[in-house]
Amino acid sequence: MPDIPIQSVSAELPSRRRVIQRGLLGAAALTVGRGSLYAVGAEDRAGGTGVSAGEELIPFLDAQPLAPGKATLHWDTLTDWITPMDQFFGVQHYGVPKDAAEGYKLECTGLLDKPRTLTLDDLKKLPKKEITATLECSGNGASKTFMGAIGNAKWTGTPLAPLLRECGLAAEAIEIAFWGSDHKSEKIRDAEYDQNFARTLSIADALRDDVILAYEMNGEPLAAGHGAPVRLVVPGWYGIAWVKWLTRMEARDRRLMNRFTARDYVTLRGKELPDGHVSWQESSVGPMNLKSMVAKVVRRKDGITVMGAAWSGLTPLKSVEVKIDDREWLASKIDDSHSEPYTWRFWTIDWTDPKPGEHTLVSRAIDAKGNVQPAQEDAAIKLKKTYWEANQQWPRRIKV
Ligand SMILES: Nc1nc2c(c(=O)[nH]1)N[C@H]1C(S)=C(S)[C@@H](COP(=O)(O)O)O[C@H]1N2
Ligand SMILES: [Mo]
Repeated sequence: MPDIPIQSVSAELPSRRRVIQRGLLGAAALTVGRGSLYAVGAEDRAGGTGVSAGEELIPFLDAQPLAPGKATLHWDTLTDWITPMDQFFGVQHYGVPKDAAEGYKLECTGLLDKPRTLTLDDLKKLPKKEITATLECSGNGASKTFMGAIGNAKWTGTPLAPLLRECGLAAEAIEIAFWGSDHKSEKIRDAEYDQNFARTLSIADALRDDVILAYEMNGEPLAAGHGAPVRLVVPGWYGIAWVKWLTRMEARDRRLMNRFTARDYVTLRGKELPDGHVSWQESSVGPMNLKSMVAKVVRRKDGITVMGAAWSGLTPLKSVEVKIDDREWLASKIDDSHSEPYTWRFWTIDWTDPKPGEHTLVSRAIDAKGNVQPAQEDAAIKLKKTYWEANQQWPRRIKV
């Protein structure tokens, strides 16, 4: 995997990056990971130990090192469908802006018949909408040590579409640019220019019913790090689209080509054409790919249960299968106590005849259109040449 983009994500993850730069990915990191995973458990984490009385967590041989003091999902004790806040990752490229909530205003501008500026109170007076949606960074899973950048939360705000319509979108508008108040100087060709973070959605994507301007996360006002006072929530899309510290929405008649829409967060893939040629194509990171992970393995009185999560962007998830060593794929049982469209689903399989020794466990998600989460050696992954949007199957090793 190329290693450049870890750096762009790692505004969040300095200690993780240091680990990578020092090349400590072998035995040392493993020991650290396992020690901290199971020792801190109950006392230190809202997520708890991940097991009930009478059960035992079977540690992974490839346990993930956790960056101390950094919020990241603890897969190996995964219990909560709504991610505990202290495990909810954060990514910001230009840092967390100071006082973003002070005198807050959201400007609706560009190709609109009736441009408007709204305060937070104005937004709160508009119709309220709540949606639970899973937020995944498109860098999640792109390197062997970066897989905790996903979380599930309930978001509350006002739907974007009615507000845009009320502002009178001009017929020639093709996209909306969403600007954050965070900014930094970026080198563009030969010179430096001050740039605010910005991302765009086509008009059709922006007018989806479930896109909201959110001011609450899990019933609390948004935290500064998660975009207070207002962020965009784009269920089914990778995190880069969920613009934090949103201060300006601009209807445009031409494509915005900035760092986050055109230069970075771009995926290069080869597409095999019928005549055998491979067409190499770059596209901007968009909806989330079909994906699943084995999260934890628990020993019970009567056998072993393997538990994990799966998610699928805009297409509903249909099933999750699990493979133990070289056996056939087994259908898992998907937990149906939570089944909202843009959220991850938890799944389990019971493993009744585990033989003592080392084993490899891997899961694959299948969506309603019949797409199957690809294996590392499949063309879909082999022909993906860049870091973002990694959704390859992720084998995990255990010893029972
Ligand atoms: N304004 C702004 N919004 C942003 C970003 C940013 O750097 N600035 N990072 C994006 C990325 S890459 C991700 S993965 C999500 C992370 O959201 P979180 O920090 O609330 O988890 O925010 C997105 N929104
Ligand atoms: Mo991200």
